[in-house]
Amino acid sequence: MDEVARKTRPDRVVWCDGSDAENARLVEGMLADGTLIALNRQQAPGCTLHRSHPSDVARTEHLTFISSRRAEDAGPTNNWMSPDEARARVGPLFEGVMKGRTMYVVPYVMGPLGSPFSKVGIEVTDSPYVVANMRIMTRMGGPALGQLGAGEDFVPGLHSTGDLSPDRRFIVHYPEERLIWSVGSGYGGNALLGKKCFALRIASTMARDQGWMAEHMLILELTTPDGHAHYVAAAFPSACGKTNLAMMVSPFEDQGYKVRTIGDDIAWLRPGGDGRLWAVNPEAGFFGVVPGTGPETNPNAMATISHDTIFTNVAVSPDGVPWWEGKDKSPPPGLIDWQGKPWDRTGKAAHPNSRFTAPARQCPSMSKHWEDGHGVPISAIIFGGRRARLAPLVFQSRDWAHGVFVGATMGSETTAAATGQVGIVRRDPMAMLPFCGYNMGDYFAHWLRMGRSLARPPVIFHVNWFRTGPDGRFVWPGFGQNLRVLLWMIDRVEGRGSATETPAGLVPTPDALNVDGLPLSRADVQSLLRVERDEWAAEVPEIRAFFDRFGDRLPVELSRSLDSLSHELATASV
Ligand code: GTP
Ligand code: SPV
Ligand code: MN
Repeated sequence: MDEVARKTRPDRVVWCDGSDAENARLVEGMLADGTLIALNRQQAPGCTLHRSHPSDVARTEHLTFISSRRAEDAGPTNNWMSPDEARARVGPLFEGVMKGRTMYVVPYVMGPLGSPFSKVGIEVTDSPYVVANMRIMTRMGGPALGQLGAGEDFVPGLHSTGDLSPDRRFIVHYPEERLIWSVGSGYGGNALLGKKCFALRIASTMARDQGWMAEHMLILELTTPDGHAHYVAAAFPSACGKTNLAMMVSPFEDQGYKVRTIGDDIAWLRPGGDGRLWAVNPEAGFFGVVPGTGPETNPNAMATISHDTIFTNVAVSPDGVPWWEGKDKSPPPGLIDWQGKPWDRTGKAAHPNSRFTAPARQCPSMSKHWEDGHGVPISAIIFGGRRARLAPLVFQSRDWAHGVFVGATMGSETTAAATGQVGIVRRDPMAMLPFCGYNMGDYFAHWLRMGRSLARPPVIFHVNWFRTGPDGRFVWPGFGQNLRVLLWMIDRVEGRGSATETPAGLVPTPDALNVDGLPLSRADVQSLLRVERDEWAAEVPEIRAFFDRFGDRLPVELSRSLDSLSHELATASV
């Protein structure tokens, strides 16, 4: 810390203990200087609003680097910068950067306290907003110092908002030293270093070395009427439905089908002594997408964020009630948009990537097992993305290796969670394209290796809630109704439920999926489950080009799976 302070030259250094009193002081200071805006005491008690710089509203993947000694260890899907270059180009940006500011030392634990799988990090930051967010998202302060005192290793992360200029913004990871540097952004995954930087990019390299997995996955608990609990993990790209699925309200709760939440964004998974894969949620809070969150779509999130929540880049009524597209039908009069200007109703009132930061314990659907130190045993893994066409509502992979192929070839339309064009289909293997800390070819090999080490591996599925009809609207109702798809999966896991072979995998027969009471015609259901041979054939050369980028780092199992898909499409009638 002395070394960092000598370099960054803050006016003061504060060691954070995570206490309520410390948080109250921080919030008071931020309210006084306008970093935070107080919200309505009756309708949003304990809530605040932060408006970030308009050029700092999402993760910036083009400014995110893996700084391994050799370029091939970062692989073709990551930006690489040599450690020497990073030290020369990024290091100077920290010189004197904290002059006139306070340097906060934030020790934190990722994972349930007392869990053998939890890990300690220390983020040094000059942003009190980051401190307040880290306090919600991690177990921060005292407990982390306790673990450090016991001699535990930690992942250091140095963060400064710098001058917020995208020209001087770098998020650099040193996987070999297990170190993070982030400068020039105060936003989300760029700045809350415990989340994507540590719990995914650095942790994925630890996991490769130590025989476990760090994944961009929600974890949910589904209990059936016989009282049996199944745990399901799902990897969807950013802003593709993890939080919503993790917090879904079961439409069949009264029949004994209950859904509870373990985590909404990140899972750390390990093989257990019983041959199953066990998962913990390393986070303590939710940094969730606000737009689209409403009483119909996600009542559990609405309850979670009804108090003691930090809102970033939402709109606000003149009396301090937060508002966003999808909250309710009628925006209140006199609305102020996310940039603090009177809303003229032409653009979005809330930024499409506006976020809430709220403690998990405020969520009514948390499972009583969400902080179990050994985690929960996973019976199904789901991959999925946003595809207007191509991918059917759901299909099952034939075995683990085929499931790895399904994950490795995932495509999804881009969203507002990262800067850049929205709605372009890109390959996003296992929803980890922006988050894998090493060569993705090696990552695929690690997945295959993990499967071989599990006597009872989870069954792997693929879903797509986002198929559109001729009118451009989503065909599937989504949200709570996604339970119907989960129930077919559980049937399959338990050896029931019928399915048809297709080149994609095993698709439910129309009668195997319960669609009773949904406003769907038989033709709708058929279109949701259809695997269109021409569309899949057109996908093959794209997948091949993507795979070719990995050269000899691509596991041979994956190229074989592609060859057999290609062969099947050329011969089978779909
Ligand atoms: P990150 O936090 O960026 O990793 O996102 P996420 O994967 O948790 O996505 P989230 O659940 O926040 O959903 C993103 C957007 O998709 C929101 O606007 C949701 O309303 C919408 N969405 C989520 N689930 C569904 C669904 O089942 N159907 C439809 N049509 N939209 C959905
Ligand atoms: C994501 O983009 O996947 C998020 C939000 O969960 S952020 O923390 O900004 O990465
Ligand atoms: Mn995410």
